[in-house]
Formats: sequence, C-alpha cells, structure tokens
Amino acid sequence: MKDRIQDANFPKTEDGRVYHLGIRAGEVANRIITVGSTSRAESIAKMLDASPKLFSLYSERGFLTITGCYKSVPVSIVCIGMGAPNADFFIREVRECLCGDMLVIRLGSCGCLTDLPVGSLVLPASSVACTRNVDFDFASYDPWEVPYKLSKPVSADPDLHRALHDALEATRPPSLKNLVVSNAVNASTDSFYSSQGRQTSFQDHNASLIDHLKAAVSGLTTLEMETFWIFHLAASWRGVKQSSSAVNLPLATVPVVPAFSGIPSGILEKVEVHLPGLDKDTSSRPVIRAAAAQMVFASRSSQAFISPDQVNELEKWSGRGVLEALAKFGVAPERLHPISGSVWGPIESSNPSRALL
Ligand code: R1P
Repeated sequence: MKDRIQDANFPKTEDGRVYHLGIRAGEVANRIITVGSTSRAESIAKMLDASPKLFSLYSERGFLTITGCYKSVPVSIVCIGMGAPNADFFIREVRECLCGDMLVIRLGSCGCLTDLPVGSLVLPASSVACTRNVDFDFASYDPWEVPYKLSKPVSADPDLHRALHDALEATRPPSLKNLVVSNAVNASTDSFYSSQGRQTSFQDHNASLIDHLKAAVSGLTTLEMETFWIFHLAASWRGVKQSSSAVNLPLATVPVVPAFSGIPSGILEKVEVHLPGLDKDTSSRPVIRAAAAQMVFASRSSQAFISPDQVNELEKWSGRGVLEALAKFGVAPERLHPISGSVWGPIESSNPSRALL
C-alpha cells in the first residue's frame, strides 16, 4: 500500500480511488463484463473500438479494469479472479465509482452436472449458494450438523438474461454448433473442491453432495463460484444509503436486526432510521442488473474437459456476444455516468487519470 487512505468505513485514496480495485469515478463504465482470468479480459479487450484509447488499470490486489468503447458505447471489462469475496469487492467498489445504472454480465467457466457437452454455453436464470458448514466437525463426524448449506435461489435480471441469449445466438459463428441453454439454474460454491463434490485428501463428507444438490434444486445445471453473489448483491441493492441523515426518506423505528443468532437478550434495541420506501418502482433510483453466461469447461457426468482450441473459439464468440448484449441494452441517458471527466469522454486537462493510458 503506497497511498494515504481516508475513511475506514469505505477506504479510498485522497483522489477517490477505491481500496482494492484501484479505480475511481470516470474509469469504469455502466456496462460491465466481469471475467475471472486476465487472458479472457485481454482477448475481449481486443474487440473494443480503436478510439478512445483503452484505459487499463491492474490494481495492487490483482483486479484488472479495462475501459473503452464497443461500437461507440462505453464498456468496462473487469477481471476479478475467483470466488465470492472478490465478487463482493467488485460489485461494491465499482458501484461506489458509478452514477446511474450498473449492468453486469459475468462471463465465466463452469462445471456441468447434466449431459451437455463441454463447450456449451449455459445462461442461468437463477442461482443458489452451496457452502461448507464450518460448524460441522469435518475431522470426525457430527450427528448434529449437516456438512453443506444450500441457500434460497436469487434471479438474474430477466431482461438482461433474454438480451444475452439473443445476442449470443445472433453472434454465433456459422461453424459453431455449440448449444446455448437459457433459463438454467446455477449453484455457486465457496470451494472448487469440497462444496463442488470433488474428492481430495481432505475429509470433506461430500461423496453424495452432487446427488443431494440435484435432488434439492430443480433444473440445476452448473457449478461455479461467483454468479450467486453477483446476482444476490444486485438484487439486494436499494439505490440509496440507509442513513440517519437521509431526511427525504420516511422515519421509522425498527428493531435492530440481530447480526447473528445467539445474541444475549438485552443487547437488542430499537433504532430510528430513515428507511427507503418498500415500493419496487425503480424509475427514480439507479439499479444493478446482472446476468451470466457460463462456458462449460468440465462435464461432471462424463469427466470430459474442454481443449485449449475449444476455449479459444468459445471465448471469442461469447465475448463478442456479451459485448453486443451490453451495447444494445437500452439505458436512458440520464441513468448513465457523466461523460465529462471520464476515460471514454473527450480528453480534458482536468482528468489526470487519462495519464494512465
Ligand atoms: C475455478 O477454476 C474458477 O473458474 C470458474 C469458477 O467460478 C472459478 O472462478 O470461473 P472463471 O473461469 O470465471 O474463473
């Protein structure tokens, strides 16, 4: 860490850069593809317009943000690495850098639980989380706990999901016959190994996990590690900060929600907060819309694994399809981040971040 950080609640540098992604307002666009590997990010970046010149920032913590235009529409490609914590850094820190709507499409690889061949593209309409129950005694056995926990499902944005399907079909190269399956269900896990039912030298009590998952979740097709948290944060965001000073919102006295069970009685109180209205009308507030395209790299039924050539073809097609879906997805101008001072706007002497180009 080389910069002075302000505010321990949401750490930023003096010039407004978020702590882990290293970017600041004007360096990330409203339309975003997120991927797990830098090579995927860089090959998609080659499809962006030659002008404006691409903005690219590789953060000290390993996040890569590339911003430019696709067919004159500003887009960002953000490489986040793997897993729920990185997905959480990504959504929260990008959100802090953006005005208006945030459209996120995750383009990632996955394992497939059905008989779809490797190279297929699966578009989850919803996702569940399957996580290791750390209260289970994995070293021996625990009659009082289950080793894995399953969440309720959370949905993709239905309009973005549909747009993604249409764009992938429209950009399919004539030589590729790979299947595109939408309306599938995904499970995001907190381990590539234990909570995806792989057998290792650890005693993970997971030999029947995949069978149990398939029985519990109708339509379950894919396993990977980020989609659930992206969909969950997108669906949870209300567009306003819950604050005691948001005086334009109605004041309500509400019980303090216990942060976890087992709180001694007496510690819970009631607080007065200005609560955002519970109506679903998003016309006056920004939203986060999320969808995902998952490339089947591994078949968990046949044990087949995709070849490097197939990956190459699939990433080119799906990268193009995601860019098309984002660029064509309508967003009203007043719901977009201002062009002025951005890395996709005209070069201004007041925008020193262009010096990073
Ligand atoms: C595991 O190998 C990684 O691959 C999948 C999983 O979700 C996990 O991140 O996605 P990416 O190919 O996008 O990284």
